Amino acid sequence: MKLGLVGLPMSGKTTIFNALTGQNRPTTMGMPGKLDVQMAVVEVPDPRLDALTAMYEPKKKVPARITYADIGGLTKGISEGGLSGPFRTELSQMDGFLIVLRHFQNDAVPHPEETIDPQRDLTILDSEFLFTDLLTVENRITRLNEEMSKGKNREANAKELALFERLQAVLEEEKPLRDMELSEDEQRRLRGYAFLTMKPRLIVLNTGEAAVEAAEVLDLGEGDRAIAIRGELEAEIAQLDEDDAAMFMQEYDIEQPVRDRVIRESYRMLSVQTFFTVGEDECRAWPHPVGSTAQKAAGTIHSDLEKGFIRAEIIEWDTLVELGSMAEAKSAGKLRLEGRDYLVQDGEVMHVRHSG
Ligand SMILES: Nc1nc2c(ncn2[C@@H]2O[C@H](COP(=O)(O)OP(=O)(O)OP(=O)(O)O)[C@@H](O)[C@H]2O)c(=O)[nH]1
Ligand SMILES: [Mg+2]
Repeated sequence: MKLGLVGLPMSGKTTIFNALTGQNRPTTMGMPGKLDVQMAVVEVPDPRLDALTAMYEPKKKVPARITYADIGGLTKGISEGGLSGPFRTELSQMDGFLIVLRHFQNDAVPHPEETIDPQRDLTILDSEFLFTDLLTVENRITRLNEEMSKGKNREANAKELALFERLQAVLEEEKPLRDMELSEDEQRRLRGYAFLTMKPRLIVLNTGEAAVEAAEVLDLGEGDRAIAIRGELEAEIAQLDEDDAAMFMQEYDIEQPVRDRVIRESYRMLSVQTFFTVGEDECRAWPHPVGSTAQKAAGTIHSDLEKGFIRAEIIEWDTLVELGSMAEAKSAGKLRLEGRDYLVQDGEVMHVRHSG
């Protein structure tokens, strides 16, 4: 899981990256138009994994991890004539984006558009992504038309051309590709293009000192989610030890560290949930797509487990903790045997029986 923080210059990307990852990167270091990427891996805190670990006392505890990338350099107009290769490559590798919008007042920090207007900034960023995708689509259409005029692969090309013309129509209406209804086959065929507006996103409003809700400030589209973060304050808190942080949070009426909020929203954005594996050697959290079958989920552990899948032993994490051991769970009839098509639920502990 890899998520990119993007936004206009000086919107607080690095500040929020620091708040989220506990890093202490210098701020205001970006150069508009110049790609700058810094990554950090965040361990996902999970009280359920903590409880299972306390019970098993394994040699190793392996939490889930998310990589956050602070991607500096995006500016208004950057995609005119095509986003440069490295930029496009970097952005296309992300599973989704955190769109950072400036709402904070700070006279010492100039705004590239002069006034504070997060809605306008969102439109600017959306346009850059839309335009980048539109160029990709148009290039492909040109190529397909060329091939067709030469009489090559007529049928396959005509089908693809129809699909790309649908994409073009959506983008020309300034709508993101993620809003399109696409069949699984179409999605598969488009995957390689890594369209930017097809990726999910979370809007992050950097409110500075003000404690306001994102929805009070932004007019959001259907399906858009936004959270408000007091960037500078949260970045300071992330540098404190646990006791001081708790004191600060109480003083500023902050219920949850920003890391926890953003991680929860990240999972939601990516439609990811967690199952656990347990044992004396290792207790581990496994993020996987919501709606995975037991066999698919087994594949997140190892492809051999997917191939040789026989059955999965399944139990809810809290039932296991309550009963104290797998043996107890089994004799209480709480350990279920499920087949390959069983849909794994969030918070289940799974043991895969497999051949080979
Ligand atoms: N008052 C106030 N200032 C902030 C806040 N967040 C960021 N700033 C300031 O805004 C400036 C830009 O913040 P950065 O985090 O560097 O923003 P950025 O988007 O990473 O900037 P570039 O990488 O240069 O594009 C810095 O001087 C920050 O101190 C905030 O919540 N309140
Ligand atoms: Mg920065």
